[in-house]
Amino acid sequence: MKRSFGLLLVLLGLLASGALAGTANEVSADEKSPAAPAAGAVEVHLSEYSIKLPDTLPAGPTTFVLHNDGHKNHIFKIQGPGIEETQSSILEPHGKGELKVTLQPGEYKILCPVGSHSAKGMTTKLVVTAKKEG
Ligand SMILES: [Cu+2]
Repeated sequence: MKRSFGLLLVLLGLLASGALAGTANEVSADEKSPAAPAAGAVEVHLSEYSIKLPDTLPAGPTTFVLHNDGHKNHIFKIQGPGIEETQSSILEPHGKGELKVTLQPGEYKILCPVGSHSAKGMTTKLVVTAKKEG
């Protein structure tokens, strides 16, 4: 009995260290500007039943900063050039989240895959324009 309990603790420890390692990797990917806000941060507001974000964005690495302003769980999902199907974790009411993607020029579909939210209005389009140099 004691032995299996010890094993469980070891497993939990492994899970915890794995999660920490994942976080560390994500942070080091942003090493260019550790103190500044993430490059291409875009504020997104989700509620019943709408998704608010800019209609157009420049191509490049983008961090969607997600805010659930509603009373239900929502998820931010994006599909388009170079992105098969990427979605955030579940955003609880008044919760926040983040989704990092690299946008390419073209048109993206954004929606909330929870229940029938997208049919009720939680769907929108995003046009990504080529990044201007200089
Ligand atoms: Cu939703």
